Amino acid sequence: MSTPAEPPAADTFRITPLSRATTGAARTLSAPLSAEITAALDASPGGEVAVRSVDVRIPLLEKNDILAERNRGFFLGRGLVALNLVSSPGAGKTTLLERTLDELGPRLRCAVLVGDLETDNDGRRLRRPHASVAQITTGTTCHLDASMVARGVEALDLEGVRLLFIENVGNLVCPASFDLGEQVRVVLLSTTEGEDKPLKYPPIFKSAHVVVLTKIDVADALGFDCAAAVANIRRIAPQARLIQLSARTGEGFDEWRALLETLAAGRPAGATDDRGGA
Ligand SMILES: Nc1nc2c(ncn2[C@@H]2O[C@H](COP(=O)(O)OP(=O)(O)OP(=O)(O)O)[C@@H](O)[C@H]2O)c(=O)[nH]1
Ligand SMILES: [Mg+2]
Repeated sequence: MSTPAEPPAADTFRITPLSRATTGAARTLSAPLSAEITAALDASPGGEVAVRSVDVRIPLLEKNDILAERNRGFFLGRGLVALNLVSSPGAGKTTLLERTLDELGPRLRCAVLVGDLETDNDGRRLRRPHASVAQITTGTTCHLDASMVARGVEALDLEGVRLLFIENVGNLVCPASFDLGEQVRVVLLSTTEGEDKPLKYPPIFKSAHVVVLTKIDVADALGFDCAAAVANIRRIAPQARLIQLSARTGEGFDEWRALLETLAAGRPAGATDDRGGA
């Protein structure tokens, strides 16, 4: 006999009323405060305290940017092009890379750094005789940063490598803020996610050199409106080269492969540096 499900604990979820502002430079707590809490917060008596927000992101990002520049110099010095692949979880980054490694083959040497919170599943999927692959597990961190990439690169054999693919942790938000030192940022949008994602998550799309609209083989079955998705991408990321493909059937793959071959040959095509910024 099945037991009834436990009701969720009251503190496992939070409801944020949409009609009230949820951000701002300073908030006030209006609940009555005990004397101890008031003292601990260094607050004025009277039951109301101004909460000071200290933005720790700026020094953190400055440090990351310095390391990212160091990575970029390292990549340039080795004559390789680093591509940072970003998308929601499951959009198809690893599948795209599997096909890419198979099609480029030993002809064009590639290396891959792949980031996930846990498991080396993707690293194992990408293992090929002709490609050096290393998996970064980030624990609880929802994005790769420049220091992780610098350490990950030490585990790779970069001899003769022209293209370094960095598969970021599946996340459309945090990776936008962390430059890894890549020369090319590739943002994937899959047909299973809906046409509106560029509108809802603009920073990552604004920072893209290339947007890959993937899983187009299932667009019709899903009722996915490709024209609307393309219009949204063009609106948010007019600077980006747009490629539509299916990593499963290979449709549209020629354009992706040609772009990579051009990048590897040192003739940037479609990848410009006038990004809107994250
Ligand atoms: N139909 C179809 N399925 C795809 C395509 N690309 C990937 N998939 C499927 O989508 C699922 C997720 O693909 P992954 O390549 O693992 O996605 P990912 O972005 O690497 O996922 P995370 O690393 O977990 O963020 C798998 O079941 C793939 O087979 C495609 O072009 N067409
Ligand atoms: Mg993956």
